[in-house]
Amino acid sequence: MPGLRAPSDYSEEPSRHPALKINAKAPFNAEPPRQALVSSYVTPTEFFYKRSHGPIPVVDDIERYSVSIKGLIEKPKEFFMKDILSLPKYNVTATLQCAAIWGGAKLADVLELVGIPKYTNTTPAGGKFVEFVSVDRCKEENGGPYKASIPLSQATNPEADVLLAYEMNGETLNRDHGYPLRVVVPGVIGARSVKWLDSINIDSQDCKGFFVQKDYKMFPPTVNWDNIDWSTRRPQMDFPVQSAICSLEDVNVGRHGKITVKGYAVSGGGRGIERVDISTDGGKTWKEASRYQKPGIQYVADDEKSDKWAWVLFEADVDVQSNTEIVAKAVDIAANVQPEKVEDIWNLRGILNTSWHRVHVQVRHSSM
Ligand SMILES: Nc1nc2c(c(=O)[nH]1)N[C@H]1C(S)=C(S)[C@@H](COP(=O)(O)O)O[C@H]1N2
Ligand SMILES: [Mo]
Repeated sequence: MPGLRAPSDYSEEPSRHPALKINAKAPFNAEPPRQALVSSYVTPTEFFYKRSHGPIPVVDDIERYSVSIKGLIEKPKEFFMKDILSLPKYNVTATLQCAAIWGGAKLADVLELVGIPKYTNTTPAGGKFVEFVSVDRCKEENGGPYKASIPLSQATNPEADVLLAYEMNGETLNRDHGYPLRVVVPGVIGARSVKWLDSINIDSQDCKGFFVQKDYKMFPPTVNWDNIDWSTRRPQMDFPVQSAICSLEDVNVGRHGKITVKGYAVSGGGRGIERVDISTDGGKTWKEASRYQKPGIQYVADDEKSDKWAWVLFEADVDVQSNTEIVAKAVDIAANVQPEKVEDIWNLRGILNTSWHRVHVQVRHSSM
């Protein structure tokens, strides 16, 4: 019996919190109610979004579970859980759409043990990319495992904080999120953070799998399903600046007066959030929201005390007297701003829609 096994059907799925909004049952794709995102800075694990592309793998024997590192390297090696656990442990708070505290070994430390020094761009044998391969069965890979890759320079850079994580929010990783071991690539779209890690392959090129070569790429508006050439675009890595209002629903009916607008804002590549603007007139005029990671402490982007890879929560009190649209817009430290309209970033895959988040408020005036 192998250590980590991929079921061929959905009869061995873990149980999940009933409040999750399920987008698809099999493979499981669910998100929390949006209010849950702003009730705490770190998303409770049971509410953290869950995105898989096949049945959730099962560990039959953790003692036998291992990750092999191979490819264009001098010292291929197999790592058991005890080997990973014997390395220095790091806790990195990072947002993969929701925020969690990931605990694990740094990939840069692990790669050193197969003879790849820190800050390496190319191995002597020509390795430039690190491919992560799982065991799950995905239809997009014709029943093969999910896989993705990152540049070797990022993998061997200790400041990039790429982890082989075995903990999430101080507890052993659960099955939905990659037990026993997953990759966490901070600042990068979630698709590169491969769960249920089986092997690591050092290669001269980017991974040839579906999720790297197709799917997570952004195309210009001229590209449609008839003329698409996937090879013309690079795989998406860093995610763009984005924000969402979470304390209000899309349509809210209530009395006029003060409303507290709360939400999250985050940008990729470790770029902090410089500003979050709130409008109560559909985007004509703006007011700056306060930002925080730790409750009560004003967030300072780029400060050594702030969590570089994690979102900020924002809050603003606004006064609403008539029917209106409340809008949030974030700016990161590189002055990247969310686009106003989805039309401006339309792409056929429908990904990376980071246009201003708008919610409607309908005021019910009480009669005299
Ligand atoms: N093995 C494996 N890893 C995977 C996936 C998957 O389907 N299989 N989905 C990816 C995608 S698209 C996302 S967004 C994140 C979701 O991580 P989560 O379920 O822990 O939130 O995992 C990534 N890693
Ligand atoms: Mo994803």
